[in-house]
Parts: sequence; structure tokens; C-alpha cells
Amino acid sequence: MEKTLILVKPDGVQRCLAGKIISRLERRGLKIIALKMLQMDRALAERHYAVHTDKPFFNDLVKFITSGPIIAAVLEGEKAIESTRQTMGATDPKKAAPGTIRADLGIDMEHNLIHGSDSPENAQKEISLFFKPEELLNYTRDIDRWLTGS
Ligand code: IDP
Ligand code: MG
Repeated sequence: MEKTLILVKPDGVQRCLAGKIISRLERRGLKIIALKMLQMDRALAERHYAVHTDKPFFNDLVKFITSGPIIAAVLEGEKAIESTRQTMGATDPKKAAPGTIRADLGIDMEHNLIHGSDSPENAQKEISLFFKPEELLNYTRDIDRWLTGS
């Protein structure tokens, strides 16, 4: 089973959309195996967005992601990374497909509500920035039993 990291960004928390965003991912079958609320500091934000260090928007990105509380979660499921990215929609809410979180609820490139890992390598790195291994819970949901008939 694949794991991915999501962050409900400060705009999601401020606009009271955190539950709605997480619910859309849960409805796709993704399983929450870790969850916490925190406010990122600059050091964590710089590590999390290290691939964007040289981009012109890097400073604004770090400023925004550290501007208020966020919710971090690890989601598990088959093709969890792709499935989460699909449900999120394209980076720019104006270009995202209707029905996606960003298209339906996002405002602009900066205020696009959610982060999701984009590859298995990055997912592993990002999960370890936010969670200790023992914070990822291993459990079976009722629906998993129904699906597998076990
Ligand atoms: P992603 O979140 O869809 O994976 P990335 O390219 O990894 O998109 O960029 C990280 C975040 O940086 C985006 O979610 C968005 O908020 C912000 N961002 C990306 N490109 C731009 C830009 O051209 N201008 C302003 N902000 C941007
Ligand atoms: Mg990205």
C-alpha cells in the first residue's frame, strides 16, 4: 500500500474547509493513518519546499505556509499519491478540472488549499519531516473487511 503526505494549507484552515478537504479524500477510499495540526516554522517550510528554493515564488510560498496553523496527514491506499493528486486538481485552481478540491474551492496559485506529495521518494521524505514512524498507525477499517470479505 502506498503512502502520501497531505497538508491542508493555512487558507484551508482559515476558511473552515479542512474537514471538507479531508472528507473528499476519505470518500475516495484513502485511509488516514496519521494526522496532526501544527504551525510550520521557516526551517521546516524550507526543507519541505526545498525543490523550489530557486523559484521566484519561494519566499512568498514559505511566508504563506508558515502564516498560520495547518493540518498534516498521512494517507494510505492503492496508488495513494496519484489518487490524492487527482482529487486535489492542478496547482492553479483556475486550470484545475471541475470536481477537484482546488477547482471547486481554491482561489489562486498561492491559496490552493492543499499540498500532496508528487512521487514515492518525495512522499517518504515529506512524511518523515512531519511524523515519527510510530505515529503512523496500522489498522483495518470495517470497509476494508467488507471489500476483501475477510
Ligand atoms: P503542487 O502543490 O501542485 O505540487 P508545486 O509546483 O509543487 O505545485 O508548487 C508548490 C506550491 O507553490 C503550489 O502549490 C503553489 O501554492 C505554489 N506555486 C507554484 N507555482 C507558483 C507560481 O508560479 N506562483 C506562485 N505560487 C506558485
Ligand atoms: Mg509539489
